[in-house]
Amino acid sequence: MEVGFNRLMVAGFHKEKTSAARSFRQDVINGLKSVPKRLQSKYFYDDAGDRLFQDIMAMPEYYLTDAELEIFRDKTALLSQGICFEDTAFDLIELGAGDGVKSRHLLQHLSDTGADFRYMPVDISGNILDILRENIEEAVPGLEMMCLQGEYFEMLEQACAASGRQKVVMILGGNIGNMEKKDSYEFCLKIRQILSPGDRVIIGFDLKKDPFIILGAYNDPSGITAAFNLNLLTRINRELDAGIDVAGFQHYQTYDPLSGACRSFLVSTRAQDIEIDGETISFEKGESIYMEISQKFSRSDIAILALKSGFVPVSEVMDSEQYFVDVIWQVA
Ligand code: AVI
Repeated sequence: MEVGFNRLMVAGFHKEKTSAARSFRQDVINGLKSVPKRLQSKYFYDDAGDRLFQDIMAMPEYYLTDAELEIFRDKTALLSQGICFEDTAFDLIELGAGDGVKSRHLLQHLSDTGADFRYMPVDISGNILDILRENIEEAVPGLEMMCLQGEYFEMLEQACAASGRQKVVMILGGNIGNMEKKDSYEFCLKIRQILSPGDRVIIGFDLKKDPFIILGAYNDPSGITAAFNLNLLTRINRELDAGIDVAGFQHYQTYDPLSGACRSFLVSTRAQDIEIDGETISFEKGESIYMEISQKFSRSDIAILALKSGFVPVSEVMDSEQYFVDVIWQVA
């Protein structure tokens, strides 16, 4: 690993830690004072949230992980063909890398076939990056790797500044679905603007399908998804010295097959006031906090998104059930 890469990682880590605490407070208070009330799902991922998300991925109802894992495990050569620049060296930057369980298969394949590449995983969670580093070092010994903790775009810009090579940006897991539709377009556009012509992206999209299957993945009877949502209230209590009665809220999930929007809410089970860092926020009985969108896409939604944001589709790989697709696009 290059020395400059290590320095960049340490600088990014400390800066992120202090500004992250300020942004968290601001976003929570602004979100709960807005109409309708909302919280941002990017804040789900503290230590307990990371663990609960691991539990979600292991649930039988949560098909997304297995579907994309099948693509990365069984169709690795197809993915690799779509991203290799003949003999040119490249950097593989993964936004929201998580524990690396899926990407490991691609990294192994690229390494086994002699591709000249480095791996730069980006994640908001330092805990998960520690797990990822261990997983990848074990699976692909000797791989040049630079872990970046922080917000996607800040880290992507840092990664690109440190790169000087052709780039492939991966966004897996259906993470793009955690943005409102207009934001996912702006997200793709921004990535295209940071990248250079010829660079590529691999993006995982959860496809529209039987609404019962989709709703079931977010409305599990074991209550893990509910605990995942409620954990953000616990985090607010701990980090912002708030006094929210977590038991006074209940998880509620919806899926609209027309728009493809799968949304989660926390509903106040009674009229109540909550105190957060000197601010009082009042809830009526039955009032909800909008927590997360998990947008589902048709194949034409995806094609339009590529076109509108300035990418040319190169290839796509689906799982055997056709639940999930990883697309490869090139900067036009
Ligand atoms: C991380 N993301 C893609 C998950 C999803 O499916 O939207 C987060 C999640 N929320 C509830 N279950 C899983």
